[in-house]
Parts: sequence; C-alpha cells; structure tokens
Amino acid sequence: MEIRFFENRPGSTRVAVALGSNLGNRLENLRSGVERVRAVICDAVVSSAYETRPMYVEAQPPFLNACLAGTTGLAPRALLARLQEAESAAGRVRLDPCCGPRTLDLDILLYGDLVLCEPELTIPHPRMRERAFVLVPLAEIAPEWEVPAAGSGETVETVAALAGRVDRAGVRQTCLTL
Ligand code: PH2
Ligand code: MG
Ligand code: MG
Repeated sequence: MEIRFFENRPGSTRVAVALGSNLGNRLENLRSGVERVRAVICDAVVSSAYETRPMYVEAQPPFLNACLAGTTGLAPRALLARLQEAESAAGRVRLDPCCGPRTLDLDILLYGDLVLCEPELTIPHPRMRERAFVLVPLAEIAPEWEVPAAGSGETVETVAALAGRVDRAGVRQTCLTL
C-alpha cells in the first residue's frame, strides 16, 4: 500500500525530537528551535530545559537540552530536512558532524513505531538509550512510549529508569518552561 504524507497534518504520526545547544544564547536557541519545529509538528508538548555535562567530547561548554513530542504529517526524511533548516536558521555551522559545539541540534528520536536504518537517518536515534540528556527530558513528556527494537514492551520510562545504564549525574533541570 502506498503511504502518503502531508505537511503538518494533525493526528498523523507521533514524533519525538531532542533539542540541544551549547553555543551563544542557549535558551533563546532552544526557544527559537521550538517555534520553528511547531511549524511542522502539531500539538507539541515540550519538556523542561536541562543543563547537561557534555558527553563524548567533554572539552566544550555545557549544553542545554530538552525534548519535544507531537504529531507530524511529514515523512521522516522530509521532517529531517525541516529540522536541519531550523538548525541553520539558528546559525549552526557544521564543522564536526558528530559531537562538537553547536548553536542548535535537533535530532529525531522516535517516529511512531518506525524502525529505520539508513546512512543519513536512523530511527530510533541510535544513541538515545545511553544519553541521560535525552532520556530524562523525554521521560517527562512521553514516559509510556514503547521504544521500538529496545526489547519487547520497553517504554521510555523503563529505558530511562534502568539503573547503571545512563549517568544522570550531569543532568540538572534548570528551566521549567521553554
Ligand atoms: N550532543 C552531542 C554530543 N554530546 N552532550 C550533551 N550533554 N548534550 C548534547 O546535546 C550532546 C552531547 C551530539 O549531538
Ligand atoms: Mg545530536
Ligand atoms: Mg544532530
């Protein structure tokens, strides 16, 4: 069956996005990211913002992280393109594609129960299970969401709660509303 997607059609696929910033005015960067994302994700619910210790490359400024969940009519790759436009609008320059400092990073975490593995886009996000800076805010807004391919019935909440699997020490709630 052919599946058609329509831009920003409410009530279509549920999607979760991670936001991060560690350059410039981090709070403003996250806020402008949320506003731009609202153009393509309906009924967005946004977590608190968290001050987080950088993972992987530790010698860089601390991050502000948050998560957003809503519904979209866009197909995954079209949504990714719109998120990348929002990153560019926030002045993002892609020097180190993986882990260097950035004004705004917008990553697709979950897209319904889709499992996708392509060079440009992997869903669920391949490293979300080891990232407290993703799991803590996501558990705030979508604890019951079953993470596909995580093991049968594992939800965001149970993945986030698994003791010893993620280091929550460097994740501190700083701002209740974005
Ligand atoms: N993003 C990364 C690498 N490391 N660390 C924190 N605390 N927050 C991030 O958003 C982050 C990171 C790559 O996207
Ligand atoms: Mg990222
Ligand atoms: Mg990214």
